[in-house]
Amino acid sequence: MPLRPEVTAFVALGANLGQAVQAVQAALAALNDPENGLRLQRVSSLYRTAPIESSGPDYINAVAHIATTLTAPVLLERLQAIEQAAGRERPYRNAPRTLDLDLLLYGEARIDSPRLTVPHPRMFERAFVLLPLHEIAPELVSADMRRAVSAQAIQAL
Ligand code: A4P
Ligand code: MG
Repeated sequence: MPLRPEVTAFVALGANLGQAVQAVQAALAALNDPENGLRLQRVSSLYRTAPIESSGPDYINAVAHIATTLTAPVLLERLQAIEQAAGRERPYRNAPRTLDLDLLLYGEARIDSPRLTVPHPRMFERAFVLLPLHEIAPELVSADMRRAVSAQAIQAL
């Protein structure tokens, strides 16, 4: 089978239950799996952030830049498998979680299917996504975008 070209993708990581820092670090390790089409290129700092439309303790958030030969739907499946391995349960939407992995951007793709929306529809409303993304890909986040989320509490670890 011919190899697919690599696509640049960005993944948001979040955790606010249990050992959140370790959960994020383990997920970052799982995102570097070159034999299975995932190469970790760059990782932001880890940030401590107040819950937005969610409850429980502060979150640990970060954003990773990956290069992948996986299609977007297969990449989503892989992200969900990594969440499951971290013990993710889904009692209700925006419930506190051991690990959440959201696909922010997949190349230039615009995807609107029942299971996958890319760019992630809420990424531009959230400091916990925009500030780590700005740290590793400043060209993607304008000063206006950062101003729009400047009231949200976020602090690099
Ligand atoms: N889905 C659609 N598009 C995508 C995408 N681009 N990436 C679907 C990932 N998944 C996508 O997700 C529900 C369904 O969304 C999936 O089955 C997938 O098919 P989920 O992870 O099961 O549920 P969720 O996490 O409750 O929803 P979602 O949409 O990830 O929530 P949000 O809006 O991302 O918010 N506050 C702080 N400080 N830090 C956080 O990390 N996270 C949330 C979650 C809320 N507040 C937070 C944080
Ligand atoms: Mg999610």
